Amino acid sequence: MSDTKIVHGNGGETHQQAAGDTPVLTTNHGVPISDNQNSLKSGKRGPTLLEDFVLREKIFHFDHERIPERIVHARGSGAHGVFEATADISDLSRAAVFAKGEQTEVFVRFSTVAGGAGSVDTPRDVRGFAVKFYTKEGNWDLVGNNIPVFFIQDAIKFPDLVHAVKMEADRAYPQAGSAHDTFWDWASLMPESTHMLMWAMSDRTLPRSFRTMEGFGVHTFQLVNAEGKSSFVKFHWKPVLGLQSTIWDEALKLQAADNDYQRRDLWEAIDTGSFPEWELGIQVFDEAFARAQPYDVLDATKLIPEEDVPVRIIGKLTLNRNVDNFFAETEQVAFLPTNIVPGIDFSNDPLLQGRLFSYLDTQNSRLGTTNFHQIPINAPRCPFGNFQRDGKMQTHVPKGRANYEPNSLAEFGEDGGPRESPTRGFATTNAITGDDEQGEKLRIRAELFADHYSQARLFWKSQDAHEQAHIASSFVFELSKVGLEAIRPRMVANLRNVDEELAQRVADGLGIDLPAKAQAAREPVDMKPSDALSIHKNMKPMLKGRAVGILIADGSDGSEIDALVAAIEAEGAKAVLVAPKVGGATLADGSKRKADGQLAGMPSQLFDAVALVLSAQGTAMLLKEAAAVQFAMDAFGHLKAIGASDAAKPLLDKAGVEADAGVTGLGGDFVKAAARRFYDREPKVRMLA
Ligand code: HDE
Repeated sequence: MSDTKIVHGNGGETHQQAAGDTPVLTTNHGVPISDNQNSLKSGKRGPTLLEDFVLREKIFHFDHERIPERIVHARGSGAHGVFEATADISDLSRAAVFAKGEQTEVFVRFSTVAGGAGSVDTPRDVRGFAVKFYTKEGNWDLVGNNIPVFFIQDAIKFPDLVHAVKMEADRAYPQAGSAHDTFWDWASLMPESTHMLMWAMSDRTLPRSFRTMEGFGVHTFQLVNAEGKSSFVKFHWKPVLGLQSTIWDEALKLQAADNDYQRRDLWEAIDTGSFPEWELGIQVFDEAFARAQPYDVLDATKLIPEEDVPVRIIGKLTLNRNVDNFFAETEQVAFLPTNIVPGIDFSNDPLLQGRLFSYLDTQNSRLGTTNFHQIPINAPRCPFGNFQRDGKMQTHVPKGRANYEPNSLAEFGEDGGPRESPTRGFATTNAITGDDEQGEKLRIRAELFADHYSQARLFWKSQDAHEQAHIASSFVFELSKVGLEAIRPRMVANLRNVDEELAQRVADGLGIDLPAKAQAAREPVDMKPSDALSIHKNMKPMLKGRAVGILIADGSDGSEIDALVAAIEAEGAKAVLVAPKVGGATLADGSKRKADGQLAGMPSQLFDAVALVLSAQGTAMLLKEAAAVQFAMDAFGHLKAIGASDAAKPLLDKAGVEADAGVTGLGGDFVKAAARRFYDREPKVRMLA
């Protein structure tokens, strides 16, 4: 063996070396590196030398590659895009971002809440929907969720909520899920969380994709026009693809099939030019309306039914560019509810008020410097400047002596720096909803905050029968996972205030007696059901943006496959060929067709609908392959359309697939069926509470 340096053991050094236009590898201080394979040693078998600054710098930097993950919303996926204002609302707001026709660059980060950064994408959990608008007048961050209400009314309870829902303090499990003792112990003792629990137990927490979920600003905010007149506002994001959620069994199986299901979906949609889109809507109301409602508009556990205040569409968000680097952008992006611009303002919602402190504080601890606003993903796109100076990781190099104000340096020919602008600048608006928004200092909540159940009942009554069954079953599932049994009746006792039938169904599902009703802090009132609160009433039966899995095997008919793929793609959907071998299948005419994935790694839960394009030969082979039987069985169980060639019938039979409107041949009726789910099938495949 030679003593000379070995490059990756093959002696072929050329692919490691800079040649032509390839840039030269350097240290962080720009010194060209001659050898990135071998550390500096004393003798060929001797100790490594401290002198090796190349090695030390490389390992030192590596050791510090991680930063603290977010305490909540650690698992996230981001993308760039554009927001276009489509309506003239100058009578309501002077914000530059809302000027009709204005296009504003945005960065959006979607997230789960409870799990760590490396947790799965599909637990039952709320999704974060945070949007940073790089407006002409500074950054506006609308840091919302995919549910319009929240668990708590006052920021002082947030650490308790988060501690209770995250993995338990001693055993460090479960990861990313609420089905455990500490969460339900806390929740059953916090009746104000009931409305949010109803949403959390619905399929809202199982979105099929970020692209098919709504977003909400949650709190009441204010819009302020050029005359300083303010109106109250709630923000809504409506997905252009309509709402679509998975069902629980499917979500569980998705965790096994693809940890990154939603991150991948977002990336691939953007990558293939199928850009995710949402409309921005506003609900605008005034003080008189606010005072007349049976709920408090400053209470984040309450929503305003869209039937009472319709959502007016004022803009469109399009995500059109994936990040170049996950860490630099998605991880380092820092959202701040305090990022507000002239024309928009806060309200006195006590949850929002607490958030105004928390986010700035957490970014400093997470990103390690008060200069986190200089990181490219966080920096405003408009000019910005003030007299704040220095600090860790300062990247600006301000010139001159003006680092204080007032100064008169300009009078001496020096640069005096920027000045405040009473006309352009942000001015706090004093609009309030009632006299009780000022006065003596109290640790107290307003009266109507004590109504914990009216809107939970409203939500329940607004769901269709399938959705109600999913909610009742989710309560049963989650409470079944609780080890401290007394928590179960305590929670059901609260649910009796929401709806007696719901409580009875959950009690039956748990196999316990109906407990005495919990004492309500304030008697709930009946509100008119709202269709806007149902997923099923807001789905759009269309294939666009969806994925269809096509199972093929040796002997499949090539022209049948081609026709199906063409029909699916014509609808703007993705056709994915699945075969027992990734190299593909030998078709009836002897040609070879490559697959997009291997059957064992591509179960049907990854798709919105499936087709089995099989010959008698292929079917006979797949009858002995559990993954193929499971493919059809799960598609049926997950209420999806199944299109099949006649020869595939024995496989459908073995999978227990029964005839219904969702089980079709391979023609146009399949493409039509694939655009929806068949919830009526569910009682045939599972017992729900
Ligand atoms: Fe957050 N929240 N939150 N939150 N939140 C954070 O900020 C907090 C609340 C939301 O993709 C943290 O940068 C408090 C409501 C999203 O980077 C932290 C309270 C809503 C994201 C924090 C709330 C949200 C966060 C953790 C109660 C929906 C992810 C890391 C007063 C309207 C943003 C970070 C991203 C993140 C605090 C309640 C949405 C600790 C104290 C209500 C989407 O600052």
